[in-house]
Amino acid sequence: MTDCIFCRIAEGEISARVILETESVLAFHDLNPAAPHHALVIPRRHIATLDEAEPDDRSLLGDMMLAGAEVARQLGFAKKGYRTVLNCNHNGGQSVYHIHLHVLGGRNLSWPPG
Ligand code: DGP
Repeated sequence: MTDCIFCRIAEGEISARVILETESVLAFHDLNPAAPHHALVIPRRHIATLDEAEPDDRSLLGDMMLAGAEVARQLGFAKKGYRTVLNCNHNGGQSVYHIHLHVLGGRNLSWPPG
């Protein structure tokens, strides 16, 4: 059994509030939302960090972006606007080492981020 929490969510071993699923990715609500809408999009296949992604992962990374946009449409905040964020490694604020795209919406998001 893997100790990667997002692999375990992808395999259905740990429950999550799933928004959408495709063959390659899964989107679910973040446990600690930083905005009124806060979803995470993960690839089903384990990739620890964006730094470890390879050219062969190009299509999977594209699937994540498109799923993020679909989540925003499904949850109704696409037209008002939202932000997608992919934190990488310690200085990027990554805490779960299975890549995930944050999709944040429902309020004005300041820039630059902290
Ligand atoms: P990051 O700091 O970029 O690695 O973001 C990790 C996010 O994952 C953070 O916003 C909280 C969320 N998270 C951590 N564990 C769980 C979990 O078990 N379930 C869900 N739904 N979200 C989780």
